[in-house]
Amino acid sequence: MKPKDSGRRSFLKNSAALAGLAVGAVRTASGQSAPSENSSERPKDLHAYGERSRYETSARLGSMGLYDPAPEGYHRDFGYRTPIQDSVGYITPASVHFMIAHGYEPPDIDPAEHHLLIHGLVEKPLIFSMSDLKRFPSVTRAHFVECNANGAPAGPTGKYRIAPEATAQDTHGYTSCSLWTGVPLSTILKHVGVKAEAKWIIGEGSENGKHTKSIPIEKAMDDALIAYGQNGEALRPQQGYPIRLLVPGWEGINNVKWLRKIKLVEEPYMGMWESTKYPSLRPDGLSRWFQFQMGPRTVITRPSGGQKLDGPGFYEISGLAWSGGGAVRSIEVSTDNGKTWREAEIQSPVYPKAHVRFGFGWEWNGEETILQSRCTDELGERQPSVVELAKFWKVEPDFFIKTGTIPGHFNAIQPWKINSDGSVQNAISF
Ligand SMILES: Nc1nc2c(c(=O)[nH]1)N[C@H]1C(S)=C(S)[C@@H](COP(=O)(O)O)O[C@H]1N2
Ligand SMILES: [Mo]
Repeated sequence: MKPKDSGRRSFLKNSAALAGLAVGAVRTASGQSAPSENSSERPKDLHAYGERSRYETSARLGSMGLYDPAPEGYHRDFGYRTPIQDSVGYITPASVHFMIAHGYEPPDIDPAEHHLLIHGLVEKPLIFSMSDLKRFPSVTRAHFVECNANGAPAGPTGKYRIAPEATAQDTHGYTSCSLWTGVPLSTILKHVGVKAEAKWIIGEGSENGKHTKSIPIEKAMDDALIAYGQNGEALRPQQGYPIRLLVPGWEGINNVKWLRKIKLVEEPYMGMWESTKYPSLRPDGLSRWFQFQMGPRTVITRPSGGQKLDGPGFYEISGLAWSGGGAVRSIEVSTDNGKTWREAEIQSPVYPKAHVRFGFGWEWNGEETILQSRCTDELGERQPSVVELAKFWKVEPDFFIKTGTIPGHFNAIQPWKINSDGSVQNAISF
């Protein structure tokens, strides 16, 4: 058979398939062969809802375990980390957005049955269905979510924080960035009428553990969202389907998923998580409760721990920067272990409280060195080194590792060591 013929044949075959698809689509649109509405089956047509190439294998790592059982030296416990080392651009695919759910599988919620109750210190308590919520004007905004455990040298995962083999997924996998669509929480709160005595809102999730979080009313009225969309489609079950709170720039714990109730109150509740695992222990033995805003932070995603350079020559150093304090203003990279710093190039839109992609051209001479990055946000706050952070908290740097705790958030600079064979290792020390 002549190559020309086979080409023509496959063209004909493809156009037949396309024609079939078009007919199918028309029939679905007119409702004649639409799948049953409460069917939980996946679409049979491979192209009806896309999957990535089978050559792409990047995935979350982790487990739903709650510290137990915990093998010696383990590090991938309790929650799923995003494969940040494989990221491109500034948006995290919803399929690999990191996931924290305190020991519970995401509940299987039928949006037609789901409701949001707003009550407490309001003029008129109301129950909203999903379609009620979608009648309000929506907004779409890029925002990161970051767990305050992200790369912290604390808890059982902290032991792994200094391991040379730790990857960026291990050290920074508890942050992701999406385009969130939803209704500003302020719109809904104005609709129900906030009483003057209301100072806090208490958000509650639908899973068996009923994750509960206290949030000051000022933030609720500022830029918080009731989000139902993520990157152009419905939230994923892992991210809180069908609705979640999105509290930009603040600790991940505030972003209550599978949201079912908001109560307006005078005083914060001492919810289980906000009063036990999430406060930070100070050197004087007291705990710091209710920390909110995440500090400026960066991570070089390429080259990063566990990757390998193919010999000397040109590389682009690529990474992500973000700050809970607003927009990232500048990003610097050092290729000589912090002796000198130079401005990196910003390679994506700069939205407040969102990831920003940066790049930095680098000629590697084949010698051992250490790469670092840091950023400064619109408040003028600059990401600290471990030593600077320790000074800020008035402790010795080894306090973090010795006590397995930090007096506040951990947003220190991440150094990656390039060995002369091109291998890359975690080089943080305390
Ligand atoms: N209902 C509910 N919401 C929750 C949690 C939870 O366990 N249950 N975990 C919180 C914590 S601690 C974090 S860091 C973020 C993580 O959001 P993500 O899983 O979408 O990345 O969700 C928050 N919202
Ligand atoms: Mo978290």
